[in-house]
Amino acid sequence: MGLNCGLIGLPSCGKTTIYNAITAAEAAIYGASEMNRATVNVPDPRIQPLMKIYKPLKVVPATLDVVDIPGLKAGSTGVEGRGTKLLGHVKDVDAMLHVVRCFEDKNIPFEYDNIDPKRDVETVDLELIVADSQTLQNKIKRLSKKVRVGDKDASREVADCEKVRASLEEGVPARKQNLNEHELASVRECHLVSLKPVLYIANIKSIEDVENEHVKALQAIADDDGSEMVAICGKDEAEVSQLEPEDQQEFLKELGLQESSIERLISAAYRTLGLVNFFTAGPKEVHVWTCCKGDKAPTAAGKIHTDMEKGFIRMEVIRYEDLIELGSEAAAAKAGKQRIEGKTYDIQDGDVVVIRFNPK
Ligand SMILES: Nc1nc2c(ncn2[C@@H]2O[C@H](COP(=O)(O)OP(=O)(O)OP(=O)(O)O)[C@@H](O)[C@H]2O)c(=O)[nH]1
Ligand SMILES: [Mg+2]
Repeated sequence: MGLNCGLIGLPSCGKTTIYNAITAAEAAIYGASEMNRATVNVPDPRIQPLMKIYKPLKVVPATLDVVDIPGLKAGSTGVEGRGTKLLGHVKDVDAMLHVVRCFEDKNIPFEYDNIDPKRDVETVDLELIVADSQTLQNKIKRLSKKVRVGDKDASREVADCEKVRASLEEGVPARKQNLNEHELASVRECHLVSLKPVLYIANIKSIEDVENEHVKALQAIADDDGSEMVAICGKDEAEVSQLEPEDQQEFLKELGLQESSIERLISAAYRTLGLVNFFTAGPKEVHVWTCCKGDKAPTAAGKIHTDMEKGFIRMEVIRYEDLIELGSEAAAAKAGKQRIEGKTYDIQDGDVVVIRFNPK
């Protein structure tokens, strides 16, 4: 399972445009009333060099699932509100990509007459908060019978839910509540949308516009949140995504960029979620796997196959850089660059691994 992200924001802030840029799709822009969903390959500049070494029959990149929902209007989230339904589509995502309009253009209709990232973020956050408060209330109601008959676990869960809900009512999104492990466990099944990590996307007029005051305002919000912000010109990027790969490179060069904004966005999403990629490679395939930073070797092996986790014996690891520098696994091994790692090894970004395990 790859990384799963949901695009949220006010109406007409540019979500679908950015969705199109990420997925190279051509989802309808105007009057979009439904959601869009796509799976895309995660670009990783290490794939090509690995292909040169292994000449594999196939390549399996990491994937990113993106969900694009229509804009959340102020006050649209309530008991039977449309916002509640929309947010239901992003309950399962790993992270929110919160798009904020940071470009001024009187020709493009918007919810408000001016651009104000702080207002916009607070407005959307409030919708998340209302939805979560409702979800918690439902859970509290559901557990009330158990509480009445003296079920201690239920009582504790309800107490945690009440606490989170009280802070939500004060306007604090769950992600900013510093919930402890116990509280997190109590609310886990609720899939609170305001608990999900956020990556802010400043949608700007052009790539030269990264310094504008609205981008700075959004950056300050992201800093305060402990989140990251990426500035993207959704419109340009959507056009770039329609070009042939060589032309895309040419275009980026003209703009003086190393990588496309989408690559920057994905890197930032990886950082936000603490994700890393590792590889398995051979003549059959080069395969990119995603896991969490700090995952131990057996957990990483489990991404490939649960049997590999259960029967894990050891992991043979070559750092990507060593492999590229030395040109082959054999040369890396000869140079003493192939390590044998056990169950307590923390998988590192760029590890090229072979798993040894006891099959069932
Ligand atoms: N100038 C400019 N216009 C943009 C940019 N991004 C989006 N737009 C325009 O803004 C309008 C709204 O964009 P959408 O991508 O449909 O916005 P959305 O957030 O998906 O809107 P809803 O789905 O209705 O909530 C369209 O007319 C886009 O062409 C941008 O970077 N620059
Ligand atoms: Mg849209």
